Amino acid sequence: MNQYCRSEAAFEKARKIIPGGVNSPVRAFKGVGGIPVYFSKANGAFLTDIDGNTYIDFVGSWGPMILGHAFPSVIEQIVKAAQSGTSFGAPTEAETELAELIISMIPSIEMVRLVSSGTEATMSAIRLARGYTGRDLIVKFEGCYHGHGDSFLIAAGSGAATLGVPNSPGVPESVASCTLLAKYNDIGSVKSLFAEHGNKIAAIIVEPVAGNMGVVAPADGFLQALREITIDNGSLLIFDEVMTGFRVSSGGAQMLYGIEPDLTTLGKIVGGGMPIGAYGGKKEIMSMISPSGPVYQAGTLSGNPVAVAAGIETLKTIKNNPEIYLKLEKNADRLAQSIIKSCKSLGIPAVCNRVGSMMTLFFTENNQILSYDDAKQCDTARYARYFHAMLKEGIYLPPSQFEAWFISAAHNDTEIDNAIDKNDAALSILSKEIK
Ligand code: KE4
Repeated sequence: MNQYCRSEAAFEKARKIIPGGVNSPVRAFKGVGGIPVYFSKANGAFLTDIDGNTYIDFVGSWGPMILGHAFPSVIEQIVKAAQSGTSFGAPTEAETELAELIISMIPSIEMVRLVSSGTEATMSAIRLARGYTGRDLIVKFEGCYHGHGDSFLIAAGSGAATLGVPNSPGVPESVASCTLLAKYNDIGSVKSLFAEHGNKIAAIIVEPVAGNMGVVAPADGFLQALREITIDNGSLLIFDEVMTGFRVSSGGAQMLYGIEPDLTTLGKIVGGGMPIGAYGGKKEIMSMISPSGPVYQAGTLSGNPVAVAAGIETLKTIKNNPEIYLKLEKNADRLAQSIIKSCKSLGIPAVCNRVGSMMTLFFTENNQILSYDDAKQCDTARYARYFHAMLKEGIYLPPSQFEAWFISAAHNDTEIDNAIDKNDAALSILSKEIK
């Protein structure tokens, strides 16, 4: 019996009744081939699959698990909240407590609305920007992913890039035509769009650190230039911090780079692994949201008490233990440096982009990856072989070249040492292929 036989059987069963056998495309291993691994439990830095194999996890549920899996006090708060009922469909004080925490940690947010996913947050934020400005056009960047809202599935990143179908069927031309595409880290491409459409552009939405083309940091001055061009044209600047919020610093990318957007979208960490998204910004703009204003947005499970309990405990833990970011920085830096050193010593052309505890190893002849065009040239077949070599060594990486690795506060020296050793083993397999 091979070491994944129960996952193979589970996948065979699932794909008969769930599209592609998964509830989110990137999980299907299309980007790396093979059968997705089914997990039964997770704890700290570790995942255990249904065949009993244990892995050091660098996906972290795609970002939420910054404290590590099954963090004791988060679990405790989830259980406690659930014992008082799972959903009331009515306001609770805990929602106000989470809103206060978000506002205290994200510099630009004066008012915030909770929703149930990052996609809901970004869809709502652009509707609000359109309602507030009275304009229809949105600017997004090729390779950036903002969830699966119709307006965003135009040259999207993440799973859309992985699947090679960036423009999804089912998105009406009338909707797609309201989305303008610019190139990340190319301010000239933004200026050209504003020169032609400036007074019709409601907002720019941007990942302040791109994570869905693989990790690509903003070039010096890029975010500031976006801030200036939106102010000059009466458009809003939306920072999609679903991934970077509370990840790259306790105040997200906007605190790290010192830029104040008009609106911010959040997800992942804000829910501590439970389904929460959020969008917020200046009171003057957020007050346009129903029922205080005319821009409609609603959700049965928005502000769900069990999810909110997880979010509160996660953010409180982060806020009260700022040294977490020092540990994340030290471990992520050591891992990234060691991986690149090994690649160089084995003659494997690669680049590792890292911002805080999110990083991506790109297999590329380029000596830097600064844009989606750069990322698209990567050797995705070599990444796939590396992925499976690491998987066999007990290291679980994102099953796509166009995703971010995440290090958690539960990854200690031992786990980083282990990952470095296993990386050397995996790369030496690749280096034999090259000769
Ligand atoms: P969700 O709807 O998946 O909660 O959030 C959408 C979203 C919005 N904005 C950014 C910057 C994001 O990264 C995401 C979702 N990220 C992907 C991983 N790259 C989620 C994983 C998946 O699609 O299964």
